[in-house]
Amino acid sequence: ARIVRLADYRPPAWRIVRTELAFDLDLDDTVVAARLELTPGESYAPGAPLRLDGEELALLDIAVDGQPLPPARYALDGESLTVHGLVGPCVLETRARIHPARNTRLEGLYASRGLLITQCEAEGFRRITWFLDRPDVMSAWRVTLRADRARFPVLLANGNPVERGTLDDGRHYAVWENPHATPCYLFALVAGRLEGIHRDLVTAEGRAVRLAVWAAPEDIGRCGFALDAIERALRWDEQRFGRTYDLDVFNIVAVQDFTMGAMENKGLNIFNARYILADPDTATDADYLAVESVIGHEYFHNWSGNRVTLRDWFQLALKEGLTVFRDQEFTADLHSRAVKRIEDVRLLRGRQFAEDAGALAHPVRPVQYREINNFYTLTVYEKGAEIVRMLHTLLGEETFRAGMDRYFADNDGRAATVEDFLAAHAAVSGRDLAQFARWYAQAGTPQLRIDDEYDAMRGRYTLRIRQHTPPTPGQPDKQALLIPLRFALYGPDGEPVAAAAEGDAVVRDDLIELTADVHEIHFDGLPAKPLPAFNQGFAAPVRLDYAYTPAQLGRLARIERDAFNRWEALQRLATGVMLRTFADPRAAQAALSDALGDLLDDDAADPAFVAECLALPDFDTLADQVPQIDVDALLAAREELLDLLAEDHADRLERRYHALADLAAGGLDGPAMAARTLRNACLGWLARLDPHEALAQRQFDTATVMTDRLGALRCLVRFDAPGKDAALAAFRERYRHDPLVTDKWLTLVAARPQPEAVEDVRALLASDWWTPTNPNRVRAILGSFARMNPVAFHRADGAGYALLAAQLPGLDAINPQVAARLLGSFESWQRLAGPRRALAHDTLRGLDGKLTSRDCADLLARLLA
Ligand code: HT7
Ligand code: ZN
Repeated sequence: ARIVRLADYRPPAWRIVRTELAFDLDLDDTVVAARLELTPGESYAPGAPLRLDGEELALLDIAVDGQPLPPARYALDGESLTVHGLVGPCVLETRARIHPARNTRLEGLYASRGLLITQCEAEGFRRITWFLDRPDVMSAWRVTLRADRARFPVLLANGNPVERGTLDDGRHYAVWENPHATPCYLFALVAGRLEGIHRDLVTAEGRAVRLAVWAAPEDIGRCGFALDAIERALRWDEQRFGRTYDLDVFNIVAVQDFTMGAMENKGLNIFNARYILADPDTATDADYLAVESVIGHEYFHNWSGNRVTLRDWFQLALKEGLTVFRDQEFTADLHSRAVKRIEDVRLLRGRQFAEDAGALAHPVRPVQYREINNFYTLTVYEKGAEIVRMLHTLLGEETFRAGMDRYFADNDGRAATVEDFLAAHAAVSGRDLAQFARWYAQAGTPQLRIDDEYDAMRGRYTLRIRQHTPPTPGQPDKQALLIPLRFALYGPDGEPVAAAAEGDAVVRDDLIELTADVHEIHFDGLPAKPLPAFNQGFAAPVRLDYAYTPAQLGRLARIERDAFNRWEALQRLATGVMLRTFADPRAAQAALSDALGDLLDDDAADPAFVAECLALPDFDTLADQVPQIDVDALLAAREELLDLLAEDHADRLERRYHALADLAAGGLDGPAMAARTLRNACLGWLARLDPHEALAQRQFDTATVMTDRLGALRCLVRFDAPGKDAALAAFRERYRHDPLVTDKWLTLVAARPQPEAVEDVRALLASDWWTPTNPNRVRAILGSFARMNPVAFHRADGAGYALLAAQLPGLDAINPQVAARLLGSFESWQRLAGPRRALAHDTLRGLDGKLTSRDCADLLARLLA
């Protein structure tokens, strides 16, 4: 099997400075004419053959400089077209036939509900025509689309529309020009029966731009929020990063069959419909926020990814980590910064830390791959964003912004590397970022162990901080990282104490820069031992081990100035109680219960923040804290604690639930959303206490928005309420014609935390609801089962593992990327305790030889290595 290595990177031998494509579009048979203007590249050697990538293409014609090419001058195989005897600049023309309707991989040109759609990142363009399918080959583009006017009234491609007209036989055409140097992974076209809504605005630079959202006619009424969100994203990028839009139109399209969330094609973003369509009857508040965030993410790529693109796929985090950081900041600036940070850290710790600790661990910038699709991971995206956040922390907002300006200016129109990014920040800050760069190279989550000591005689407080990064596959030994550790010391009065720090680390205000394996830092002149708070805002993506007592955590939950850390104190307290790590478990539980009680009584606190505090660590987060995952013990400990706390606070929960009703009845404004979040959190707790199921039933029956309807239904299903089946059926019938809402129903069924969910999922797989060609449907049933239902997936008899494994060969043949993501659910199998480890291992071994795609074969080999 091929292995692509970072160390083997060579600049291209040829460049394609201009590309003209003409498509005769049809669902079954599409003909693609390509005209490539080639010039010698940096590693051009006269006489050397030109090798273009191309897969599943039938060659119709080939010509060079207008002359048909004789067969002796070229060779075709399943992966490439090699042309011999080219000298200097020339024009290569090809015509190919492809079959979109047969394309279930959803890479290249494919059909979805009568639409023709493309998805080219990472290596899908080679399934459209022969090309140098690598991100450092950038071209200007002119694209002509021809199709039947009735079946494909809308014809969209990258860039600006320049011409359109009618043809014979009921056909029409449209021509699009993209003048920006753009790699082929950002190529896109969409053709079909779509409706659009648009808004005209003028950018900060004075350019008139038309923003438009396109969707199937039955969905267009749910696109207004998305259109507003594009405008918010555009304005935010102008203000926060000084980035303006650079074309006359910005189109986004909603499609139902899409492998990932969305794609940032130049001027023509294509979205999974779930990240565009939203109205109160079908979308939860969380869905609305996800729509805004994904729209922001794809829009921000126009600079971080498109204007400045990647030299090679190893640099993926250069665009993805940076763009996730940018979208996180967008949401934080528009909504609650603390709540956003909490949600992001929840994802990071629950999922990315597990990836970093499992069989699939890899650096944010990997050094080799067999299949690049397998590196669109939480590590590249989320840890990649954390690295950018640390840089922001180290440099401060102003210098970071100057570094970003420098990066964009120096690399505009170029294919850049992580080194280019760091060089821009090093240049403006005057800092040497060589050690910081290790974050990109070293896999695994660093562990900080902090001990302290107080010398009352001298009034000296000492911190000893050790860092250690555990071994990961292929990286047994780790080097010390530059870690920015935010901290505060609190005095007996609950106020931060200002004491000068001395020691062997750089300490600037509230920031310690850790660079060595061990540091010792002193603070003098303290009349009493302070209460330390570490890693405020989760400034560094590390595990932190400091022996807090329950009382200290309870106190931090009240006095810490940093909201994230107040939440974090409660998470630590709850984790310690569940994992029984405190010497006095009863005192710990009491401390947790008291702190939660105070929060519930605090009507002045942001209800969304209170709701986050009520959401105690989930199974994934707990599993991440232990060397061996004892599934039953973790699940039982969690349930036991939640039941006890619900009893402690039944009255408070009920009071808040009712008191928030009026506010929660509002629209999409922040306070109303926050009120609904807390109300539904309260309902989740109350539903544990038998008589309160009636409350969930009443909320379900009277709900006017999806947030409340789904929140109530979740409680009924979760606690097996008597009305569960009727409510599920009513929900299913009400939305049976809406695929996205049907997915919500299926998710509830597949994630029901009962061992019998295995049988329920099996029944779904045998029903008409199962559409294995639709990635959303596969995720709703199997993804929810494997990732959100530890009770059933890890069922003691191995039936959960077997159920998933049985589906993988078939799914792999349909859509390898979707199958590979499901296979990734086994990433932590080596840490499973008891017989589950062997059961999971046997299940994986049983798949050997049955998964034929490069995506799944690569992942399986890494899981079993
Ligand atoms: N840059 C995109 C990542 C992507 C993708 C999207 C849709 C289908 C297949 C895909 N492969 C890679 C999306 C993003 O991160 O913005
Ligand atoms: Zn992205």
